[in-house]
Amino acid sequence: MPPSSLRVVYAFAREMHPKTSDVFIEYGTAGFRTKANLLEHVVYRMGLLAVIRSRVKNGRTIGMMITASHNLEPDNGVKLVDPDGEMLEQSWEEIATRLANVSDNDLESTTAEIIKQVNADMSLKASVFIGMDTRYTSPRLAAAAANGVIALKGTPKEFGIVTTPMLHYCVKCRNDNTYGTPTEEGYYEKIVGAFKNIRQKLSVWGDYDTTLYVDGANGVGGKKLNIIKKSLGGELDLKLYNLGGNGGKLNLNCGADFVKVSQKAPVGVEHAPFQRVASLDGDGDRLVYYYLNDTDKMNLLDGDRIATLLASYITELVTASEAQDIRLGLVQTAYANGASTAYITKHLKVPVTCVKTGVKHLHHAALSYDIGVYFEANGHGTVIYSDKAKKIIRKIAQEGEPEQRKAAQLLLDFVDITNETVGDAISDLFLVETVLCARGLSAARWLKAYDDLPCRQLKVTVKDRNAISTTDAERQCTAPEGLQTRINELVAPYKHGRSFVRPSGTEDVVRVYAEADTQESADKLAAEVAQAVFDQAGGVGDRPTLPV
Ligand code: G16
Repeated sequence: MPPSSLRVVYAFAREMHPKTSDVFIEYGTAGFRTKANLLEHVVYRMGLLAVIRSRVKNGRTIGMMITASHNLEPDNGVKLVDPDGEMLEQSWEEIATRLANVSDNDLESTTAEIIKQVNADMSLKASVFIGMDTRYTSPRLAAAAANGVIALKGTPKEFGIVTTPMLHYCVKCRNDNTYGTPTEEGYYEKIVGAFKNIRQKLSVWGDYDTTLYVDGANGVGGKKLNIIKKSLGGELDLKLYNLGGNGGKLNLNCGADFVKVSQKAPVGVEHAPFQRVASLDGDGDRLVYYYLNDTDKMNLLDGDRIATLLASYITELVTASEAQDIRLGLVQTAYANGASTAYITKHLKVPVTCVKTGVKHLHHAALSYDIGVYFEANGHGTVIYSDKAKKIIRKIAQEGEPEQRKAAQLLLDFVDITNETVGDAISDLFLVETVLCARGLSAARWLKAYDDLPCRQLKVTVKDRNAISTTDAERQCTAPEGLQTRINELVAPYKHGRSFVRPSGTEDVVRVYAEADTQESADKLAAEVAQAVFDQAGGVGDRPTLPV
């Protein structure tokens, strides 16, 4: 593409998607995320970048997802998906940030510089898949994304409203047709098909109940489960709540993030004692479970619980299949409950790696295992299987002794239920239901595996959250000076006390996490650390208060 054809990049920007804000925006934990009205030019420019990325990848398809996932309705966001369905390569995040922030006048020259820097062959074809969540601002942003793709003569394909993981899945399938068919229907066929397959091999027994209540967070995940529900027959009876009607607002007092952080049941769900409920987030990439007991006490089964459940079942199948030389490992973040890490290492005897927040970091670390189970405590995660592991399992499924074959075949179905590209609430839900069914477990019995340490998360608003720097997988704070020393002093008196702080990459806040031996202590420690952040990192608004 000759440089003169980059004029159209400027023309589209000036006429249709001008930069209207000077607020600096950064590619964060999961792409760009802010108030929707500040994003149109950013999304248009990411359309340009997706085309350049596709050409650098020899014309392989790149994904663009318009979503702000767990954030409330006024926010929106955009993230790029690499050809294997994984998050954008981290070295490109700085390029994305640069392109998003230049003035309209500098857009043409910056685009040319980036093309040169990454050595993109602009004569190649380029393909970009675009998906969006249910926010009312998403269609306009998806149109800006498509214009960005068109401006650099790429081919956009719009998927309309899909979950984030569906878009990741379709990108992967488009670039690797052995993985599946790159359509929403193809996704259902593979993932739901494998679930139905495995359920026919397992008898429903013990305390397992085929009824599952679901909190759809008033987002896209619940809507898609409503489609899937009809094809499930008697295998699983889904009772769906918070599907977006009746005035329910996206992620507001409902959904996985609300349930995990507030440790409260969502609004909009009819509860029955001990009935397990699956709670999704707004774009269907996170999942937590919970149940209320007969005194309405909340019992949370979060990402740590899902990880341990899946890892122990996979270990059981690998052992039963007598597969040799398959190394399984688990990846967590600093938010993982201390009790879960102890259970995984001491009881399951599975190695654990701790990395920074953000599925991109977890996914990367999980690749170092033959089977990598990665989950954030907030319910974002999946399982990835190396080609080597899949090959070994397939061979046993064909050639092993009857008992080995049976275990290996179950494992192959389990692999097919898994969306290996990224954390996926729908795929994870079917994985969890498979294990609960195979083991005859109720939610209450699932919870008995270990006792969580009580914990609390808080948010503190500061002038500039990037004044906080961290190291050691975000467990230690290196700036502002003195804050870590203060946190250490605050933690010291608490039995099983642990606390850390980090700037959020999706919201304009500093996150505070604390755990201790009692809920009262965890709440108090979190509040004390929040006060220290407020005082030492330039807090704004109301000073956090201690619990009374
Ligand atoms: C995104 C990321 C997650 C991360 C979460 C919160 O989730 O994909 O990996 O845990 O943001 O990140 P932070 O604490 O930096 O705000 P989602 O579901 O919002 O896309």
